[in-house]
Amino acid sequence: MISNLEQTFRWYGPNDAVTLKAISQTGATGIVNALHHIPSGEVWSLEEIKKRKDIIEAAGFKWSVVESVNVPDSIKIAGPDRERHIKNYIETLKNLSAAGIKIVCYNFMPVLDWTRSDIDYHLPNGASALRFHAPAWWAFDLYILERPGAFNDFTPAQQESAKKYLDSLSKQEITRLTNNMMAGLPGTKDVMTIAQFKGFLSKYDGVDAKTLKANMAYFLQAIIPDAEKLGIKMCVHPDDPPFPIFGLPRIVSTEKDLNDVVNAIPSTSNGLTFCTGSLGARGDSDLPGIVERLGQHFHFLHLRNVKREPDGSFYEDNHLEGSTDMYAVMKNIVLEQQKRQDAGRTDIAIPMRPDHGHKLLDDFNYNTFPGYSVIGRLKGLAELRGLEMGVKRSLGL
Ligand code: DNO
Repeated sequence: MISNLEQTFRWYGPNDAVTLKAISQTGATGIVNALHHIPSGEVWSLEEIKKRKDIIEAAGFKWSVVESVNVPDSIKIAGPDRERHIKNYIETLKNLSAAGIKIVCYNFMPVLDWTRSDIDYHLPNGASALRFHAPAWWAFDLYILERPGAFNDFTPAQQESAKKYLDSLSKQEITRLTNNMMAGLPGTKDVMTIAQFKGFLSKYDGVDAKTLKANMAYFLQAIIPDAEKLGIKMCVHPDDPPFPIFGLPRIVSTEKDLNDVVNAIPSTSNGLTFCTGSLGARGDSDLPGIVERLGQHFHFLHLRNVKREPDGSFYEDNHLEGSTDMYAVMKNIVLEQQKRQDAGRTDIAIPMRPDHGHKLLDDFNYNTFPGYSVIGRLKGLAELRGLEMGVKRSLGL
């Protein structure tokens, strides 16, 4: 017998329209949470952590994973505040560990977290999905943001299709696209202005992928020894989308990148969040193969599916449909669990969450964060747990 993956659900905290009570009906036992009200770079005090932990536990859940303790730009660009922010980061890890929370997700995307052009893309059955529409991204970059140098990044055909797309938009649609692209950190409703965004972009002048990788290695070398002592497992989330946008480098997008992360400082505390949705937006990612080759480093699983389109666009599909073979992924995750069990590891019940879901049925009546509807995610979780059970039974495990 191999234990089940730990079924978790992201909750954005007391302001989330999805309540813990609602989540308790999904079958999830673990909560994925962060203190979104504390600005990136500041210390999460033990008191604030405990306050949140009490709320989660009073509703009958475990706070399984922190997603995320964000890494401030000063660390990514090696700015003057880097050392102070690294110290603060370690302090936060100490406090999380003291509260018994040991899995910490983060990402290393410059300026933006995940980005979508459309947060209400209607599928033929009336469900609403998230979408990254490549012509919308090109049009935004070239004609709305008017980023210097943007024309060098796109082919003449892409530029033409961007212009056509832009001309098809009403004023209101241009505002909507701008707000979607400029959305701030998850768990906040902040939207950057174009001027603010340009200010952030200019901080990255001269920071190319090589420099960003070096800055990430510096960060990991500084925090992982403490994380190890504290029993904390860090797990970086891949870039979403997994390619450079707005002239910003992206360095956690491919299997090679994942290898570079774990090799920067080999340690159980230096691990990965395996996100099939993010990595799956690239046609050249071999997701089942990544599980086979790098699964030992996974501390957290985000399982969702995207449907890729020929021009680089993608939209979020049902969890078991889309371009990723979720059966093959799940099978290799189960085999990874078996390897861990055989090796005497105790982290067999890897926390898994359905990640984004469609808006379905009554979801339209709630003002939830994009991708974080309750019924859509419940459907995803239900499908995934069924798939897991089927795979395990069929393998006699
Ligand atoms: C999107 C999420 C990401 C993720 C962060 C991790 O829904 O998967 O926002 O939380 O990138 O740091």
